[in-house]
Amino acid sequence: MLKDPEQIEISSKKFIRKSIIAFVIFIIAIFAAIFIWKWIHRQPDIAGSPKPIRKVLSLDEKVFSKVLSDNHLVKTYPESAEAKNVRLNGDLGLKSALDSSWKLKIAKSPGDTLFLTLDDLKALPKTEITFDFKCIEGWSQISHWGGVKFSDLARRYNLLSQSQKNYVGLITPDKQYYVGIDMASMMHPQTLLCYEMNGKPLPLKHGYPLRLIIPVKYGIKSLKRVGTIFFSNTPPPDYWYERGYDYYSGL
Ligand SMILES: Nc1nc2c(c(=O)[nH]1)N[C@H]1C(S)=C(S)[C@@H](COP(=O)(O)O)O[C@H]1N2
Ligand SMILES: [Mo]
Repeated sequence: MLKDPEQIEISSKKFIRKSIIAFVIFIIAIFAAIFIWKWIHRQPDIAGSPKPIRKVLSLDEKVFSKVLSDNHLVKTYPESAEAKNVRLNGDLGLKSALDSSWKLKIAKSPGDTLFLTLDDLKALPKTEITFDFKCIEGWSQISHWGGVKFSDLARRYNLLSQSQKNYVGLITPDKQYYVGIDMASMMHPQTLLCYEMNGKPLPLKHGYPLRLIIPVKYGIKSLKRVGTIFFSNTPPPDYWYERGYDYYSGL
């Protein structure tokens, strides 16, 4: 039964008191937020991020790397789901003309360097993947890639002792873009060095002749136009890490 309007009416005194309390809480919350914001930004920076934020990112990394395994696969889609117009993002390391004598340089150890042509790579078993490519800027798109599994390449070219190291570094030929990847993610069965996109040769702007596609990480790690690959026990330099982003960038 509906109450008499007079009965549900709160007294104006009570109303004013409640409003004042809500307003005071609102002001306190604003000052607390400003204080915390300022406090975070007064903390020392670690690679472009204030220390408390870096700590949260490191915690993320611990959680994600526990979840990562070769049996934990990123969701795939039928080829028909591929976007016809694949988005482009980032041209660092792609601004200069590509040297026509390009070869993939794999620095195995000091004094032991392997050079592979695109044909050498195409001679290895081809793997394709159609997945939802996620950029850290907030967009994602289903795209379809073809190339060689990094783990297949490692087995074929006797890189297994190098793969005992903790990290792999990848650099564009002009050294303008570079990423560091933990070995477990690099050896993951869905991590590919690609020379095809949507069933066609990789376009120049998408990283021709060879790019990394690493579905277990955000797009920032999928370096286009690979020049050099090297191995290291310490985290290799990473372009976006140095500018405040998450080193691990796991998904
Ligand atoms: N060489 C190089 N590789 C790069 C980048 C870049 O700026 N230079 N940007 C990265 C980012 S942030 C994303 S989201 C993807 C985008 O790949 P696409 O242009 O093929 O969509 O490439 C990654 N690889
Ligand atoms: Mo990105």
